Amino acid sequence: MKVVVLTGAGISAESGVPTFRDADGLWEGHRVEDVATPEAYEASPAAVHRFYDARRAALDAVAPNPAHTALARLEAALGDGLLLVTQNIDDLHERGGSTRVHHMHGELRSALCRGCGGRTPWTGDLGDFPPCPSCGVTELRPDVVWFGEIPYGMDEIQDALAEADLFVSVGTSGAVYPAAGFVQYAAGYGARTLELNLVPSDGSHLFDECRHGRAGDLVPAWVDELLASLGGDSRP
Ligand code: BV8
Repeated sequence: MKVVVLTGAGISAESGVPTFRDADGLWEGHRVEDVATPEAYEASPAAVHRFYDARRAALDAVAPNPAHTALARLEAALGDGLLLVTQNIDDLHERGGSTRVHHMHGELRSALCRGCGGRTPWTGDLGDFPPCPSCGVTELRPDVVWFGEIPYGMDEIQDALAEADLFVSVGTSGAVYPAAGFVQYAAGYGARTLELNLVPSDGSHLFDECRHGRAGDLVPAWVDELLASLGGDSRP
């Protein structure tokens, strides 16, 4: 059984991580283009660092929820039959027990050097422009994919979508591409598609099945159901 799961901000909402578009969402008070574009960084690195340093520091106060831990159980059962792709830059999937998480939009707890291109695990602030541990230049930026930039690992993701028996989208509004196009891509190669989201997303009409509710309820129930249907032979 080959499964691709795509997650968005909605899976971390019950952990206390603000989503983007919901009321009091991340974009409240911040115009996307003012904080999540290369142009914004050129214009004011300090302002952009303030935005991401605050989100990085806030990770200390949140913890994974049952939706994260259920996907870790699924990984344990399916092995590399599962590709877990997330748009989220938090580390709650890993702290929930998932060991192979594809952060297509980057990670808060990582720094990217504009000098040498190196990516370094990073937990503190970047707003004080510390030197890059590898090349020493003070050109470290948040290791996140900004609008207009190419997401990480698109080839591996597209290969997995083309081979998937099942594509499942969890907690995403389907407003940002190329992630919002995965359902059609996978369906085009014959995958069955399922949406698990609080409310219908912009792409609900594209899915074979939609279940609406909280990820903390829907995801554990779906994982139990899938593993029960696979009986013992869950590994590919
Ligand atoms: C690119 C990192 C070329 C930074 C992010 C085609 C058409 C139109 C536009 C484009 C297009 N192709 C490209 C574009 C431009 C752009 C784009 O999509 N613009 C949009 C605004 C129209 N895309 C890009 O620029 C991308 N780059 O295209 O490069 C390319 C492409 C392919 C191959 C080669 C080259 C780069 C986009 C990445 C930008 N970086 N994040 C940061 O985080 O600060 S995007 C960021 O916003 C997130 O990562 C995520 O992707 C998106 C937010 O969406 P969600 O995660 O879904 O969050 P949201 O709040 O919207 O929704 C939450 C959902 O959860 C809601 O539905 C809610 O109801 C639900 N929910 C809430 N609580 C719960 C819940 N569900 C369940 N349980 C709950 N408890």
